[in-house]
Amino acid sequence: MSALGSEQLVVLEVADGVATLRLNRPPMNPLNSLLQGELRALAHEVSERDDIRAVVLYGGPRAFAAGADIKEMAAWDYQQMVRRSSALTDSFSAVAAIPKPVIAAVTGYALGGGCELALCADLRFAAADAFLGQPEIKLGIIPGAGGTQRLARLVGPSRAKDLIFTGRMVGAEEALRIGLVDFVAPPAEVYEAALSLARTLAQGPGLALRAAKESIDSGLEVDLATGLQIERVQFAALFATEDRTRGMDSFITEGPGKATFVGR
Ligand code: CO8
Repeated sequence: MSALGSEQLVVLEVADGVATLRLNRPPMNPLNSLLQGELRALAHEVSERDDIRAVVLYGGPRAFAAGADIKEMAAWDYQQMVRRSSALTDSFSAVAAIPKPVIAAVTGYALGGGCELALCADLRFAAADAFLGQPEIKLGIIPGAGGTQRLARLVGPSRAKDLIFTGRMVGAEEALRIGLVDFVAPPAEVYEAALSLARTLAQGPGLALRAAKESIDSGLEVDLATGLQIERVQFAALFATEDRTRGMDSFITEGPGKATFVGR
């Protein structure tokens, strides 16, 4: 199951301004420590590179990720987990902090840490036959990479408790109904659908997209008045960008939706 030799456990592919971060531990992509370290490093790289303007998280055609590597974790005691737990969650936090649109293309299973990784994306596209869930309770533990926090914020506390207490998996249609995923596609098309939206977003005004993401994500953590302040500052700052000038000039001379943006 582990990748051979120097083969990377997370592969970065870049085309048309879109980076794909593809998990590469088939068939189930269990998220071991090595993979999490690579994911953290690549999340920083895609955050910093100017040629990357949108990101797709992908696990290949068979499975997104069936969670943390249970076989690795089973050997750890309390002290080891205390020492390792911040490194475990840091890689997911690095993904959530990518200041560009991030779409998860979920095939097969997104369970436990796999579901938590998908929750770090801005949008989730799921294959019609995908299953998502937080089955940690069946191992005698709870989600440990953001599941109790990001899932509850996304679908609400009752639905999060249902999924976390029972550990049951939800199919793509139920996931869509409860807001856990945003779009369902035939299995063979889900990656291309995510890529297609990512390519469109990669043509957008990068600084405005970044400001929108930061305003929404930071605003959700604070009271409304503070959130509105965050938005106000981000909004005003965009008047220093070339893309704002291009957007408004283009509207006046050519009509709506015709501007080309340069990311400055
Ligand atoms: N860890 C290690 N190995 C795994 C995992 C996993 N999470 N999931 C599957 N595998 C392995 C299987 O052991 C099997 O290996 P082998 O071929 O060597 O026997 C191989 O992948 C294929 O799996 P199955 O034969 O079981 O395939 P099925 O199609 O029958 O079932 C399932 C697929 C439903 C995905 C099933 O494998 C399963 O239930 N997996 C475990 C799901 C789970 O409990 N996930 C939660 C893990 S705990 C967690 O994620 C906590 C996160 C805490 C933070 C950590 C940060 C990342």
